[in-house]
Amino acid sequence: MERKAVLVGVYPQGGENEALKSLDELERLADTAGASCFAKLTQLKNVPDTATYIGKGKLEELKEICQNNEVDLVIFDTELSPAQIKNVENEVGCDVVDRSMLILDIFALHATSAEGKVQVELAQLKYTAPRLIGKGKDMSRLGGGIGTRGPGESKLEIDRRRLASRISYLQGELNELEKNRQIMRAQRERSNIPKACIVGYTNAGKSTLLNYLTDAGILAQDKLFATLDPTTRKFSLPSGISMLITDTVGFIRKLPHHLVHAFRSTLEEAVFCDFLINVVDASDDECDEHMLVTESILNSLGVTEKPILYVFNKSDKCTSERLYDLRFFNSKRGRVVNVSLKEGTGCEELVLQLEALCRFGKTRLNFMFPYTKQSELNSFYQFSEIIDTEYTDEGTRVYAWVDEKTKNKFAAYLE
Ligand SMILES: Nc1nc2c(ncn2[C@@H]2O[C@H](COP(=O)(O)OP(=O)(O)OP(=O)(O)O)[C@@H](O)[C@H]2O)c(=O)[nH]1
Ligand SMILES: [Mg+2]
Repeated sequence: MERKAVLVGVYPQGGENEALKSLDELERLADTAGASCFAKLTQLKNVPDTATYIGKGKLEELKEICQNNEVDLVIFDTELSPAQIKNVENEVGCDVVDRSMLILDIFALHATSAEGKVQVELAQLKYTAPRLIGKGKDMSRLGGGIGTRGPGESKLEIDRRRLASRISYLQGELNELEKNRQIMRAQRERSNIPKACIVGYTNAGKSTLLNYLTDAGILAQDKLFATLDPTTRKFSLPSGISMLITDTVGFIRKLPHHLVHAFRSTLEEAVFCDFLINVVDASDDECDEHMLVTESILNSLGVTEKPILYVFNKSDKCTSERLYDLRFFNSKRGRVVNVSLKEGTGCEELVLQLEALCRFGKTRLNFMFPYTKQSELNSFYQFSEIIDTEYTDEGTRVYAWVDEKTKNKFAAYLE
């Protein structure tokens, strides 16, 4: 059942524009969660009210709108304290949720892997549960309303007495799952195959990119946070070398800090890769802001020095002037390519850029392996990209792209 919602935003002097953009985004989040936006309410207020966030007059206006129009949900575009939620709810007479609860709700709907579900439930128990308990309602009677949905089909169980034990149980589960992930990552690392991670704002086209390159079959849709669980696929470049590419959860402005923390193990794919592919929706007026948000979340994960390829996507919806400007003004950030994954334009250049990044920090060198060192040669094959092989009287001569580590490891065979 779709719910009818009023969205509320408060902004300081000079912040109206930003607040309206953020509210538009909140509307899309609400839509993804299954609530239609009946009205948007904003208030200029430098310091939010400690008890009700908005001022008395605004609260009165909100109450009237809700009661006269059968609105059953109010969504604040900020983080509210449990007391604020309770106070506004008592005044207005319908459910109140904040931006973070809404995002967690969408995460709960979209989590599919065991790890994703545990991460979401943990974040909900730590963030949402205290806000629901604060309302003093009998939670077991709440239906699957927005804010109370748990991962999968279940609902968020909020029993104050069981909260702490459930949190510690889930934490234990998560630690186990993280161990598995670490083992899988260690296996990938040993293979020495170049690894890239796709990052970027939600709905930019990250999953579409991995599907385009590898037929990964990931659900790509015009919804926010369509992807939660990371997917890694092998991609063979035209030169014959292979690379691994991982698609991850998208970023959004005002992404709650504890959510970044909750998703740390998923996002660590970005920490351990060799380079990043930052997909940007070039057709979105806010794409500069989106890039800043993405960069700041990467910074908070400690990812600062990695080579980045900026993929300005959805060029089919942009003028050529805009595409030129984006390319020109962002070239100092990293490598840049304009594409339309929908129409396939620019994708050849994209692949060439990926190839160049896979060879970043590598050099072409000749090695000579005597025939008595066959096992060394076999191991060398795993660590390098072979360009040419020649069988001579002294042994096998290989011409290959190698990184510094491999060069040093096989220095004895360098010609
Ligand atoms: N017009 C146009 N639409 C595109 C293009 N590439 C992707 N899309 C659409 O953009 C929407 C979002 O694509 P996704 O690949 O799901 O985006 P995402 O970055 O993975 O999003 P999340 O997983 O939700 O963070 C989908 O409806 C795609 O069909 C493009 O080049 N042009
Ligand atoms: Mg996706």
